[in-house]
Amino acid sequence: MLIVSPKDWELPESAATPERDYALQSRRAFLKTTGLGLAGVALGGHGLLDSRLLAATRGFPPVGNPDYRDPALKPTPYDLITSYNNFFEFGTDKSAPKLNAQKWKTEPWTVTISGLVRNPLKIEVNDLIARMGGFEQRVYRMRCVAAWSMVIPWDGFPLAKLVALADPQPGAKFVKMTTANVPKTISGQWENALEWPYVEGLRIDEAANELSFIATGIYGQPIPNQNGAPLRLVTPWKCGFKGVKSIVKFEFVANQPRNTWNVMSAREYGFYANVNPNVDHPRWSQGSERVIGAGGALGARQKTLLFNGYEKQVAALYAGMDLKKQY
Ligand SMILES: Nc1nc2c(c(=O)[nH]1)N[C@H]1C(S)=C(S)[C@@H](COP(=O)(O)O)O[C@H]1N2
Ligand SMILES: [Mo]
Repeated sequence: MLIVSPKDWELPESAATPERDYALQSRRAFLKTTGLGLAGVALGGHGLLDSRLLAATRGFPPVGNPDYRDPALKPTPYDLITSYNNFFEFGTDKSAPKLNAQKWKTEPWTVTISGLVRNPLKIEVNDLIARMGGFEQRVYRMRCVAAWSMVIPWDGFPLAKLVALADPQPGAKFVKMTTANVPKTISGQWENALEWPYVEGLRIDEAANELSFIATGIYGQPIPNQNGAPLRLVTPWKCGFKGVKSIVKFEFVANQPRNTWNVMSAREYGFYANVNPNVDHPRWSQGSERVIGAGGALGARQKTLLFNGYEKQVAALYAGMDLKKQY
């Protein structure tokens, strides 16, 4: 079975009880923006979705797993997370996605699950979130291949749940994820920066790893367009470019799919893209990173950790592999 049930870092029920008025108020706003009102009613029987929504609207509740409670993990301010972006469909400057993606309509949004699965599906994103049991919040490190990093409190659901829903056939070995075709009027002069649509992929065992996450929110707010609305991949032990944004298709396939940055420059960007301070990028060191929002405009330098600090959770996935060759 591929199901990995999230345990330790599910929000404690107690996170939803204090400041009741504020919580109820922001929940109403949240239900309105996400269209989850009906789903909340449908799942109200066991109260799970309800309490997670309450908690998720209240900013930054405590995270149960000691791994995600590291006092050294200081969440990056919301404004930086949502204004310093890579989303090349909207321009190559860090500030461009926020400016250029505002008018893009990301609701309603249909997600397709297809390929070598027993349960192919075309589903509205809000129905999908409801099928996944609602939200949980996780604080993850995020590290771009270009040696900058942030700490981001994501809301969303484990990708393992989507894999379980799809019910892959034995021949399926990889999940390929595709970004929506961004309308040309929006992408404008940036059309040729990369090959579109942006695609990424994971081995199925990577996708089912407990850490792999589909984010639908940041700091308890619906994820903004520039960060990949309405749903994007988060694999915190890998470089940021694996985190494909605004996904319209999850396709289960037999062979390793193309991934956009690897297509751009195979010797610089691999398929695995695991964060690894011991394997430098051909043009720069991967031994350290700039922490965005810490210590001045460029960010304080800190050492980069193997698998971005998630060795315990993911090292077994790569046992016996030469990480210098399979970068
Ligand atoms: N569709 C799409 N997804 C993308 C990218 C992109 O250009 N297009 N950039 C990637 C890169 S290089 C990084 S570092 C992260 C940045 O995510 P953030 O802007 O939410 O921090 O998104 C990744 N996902
Ligand atoms: Mo990146």
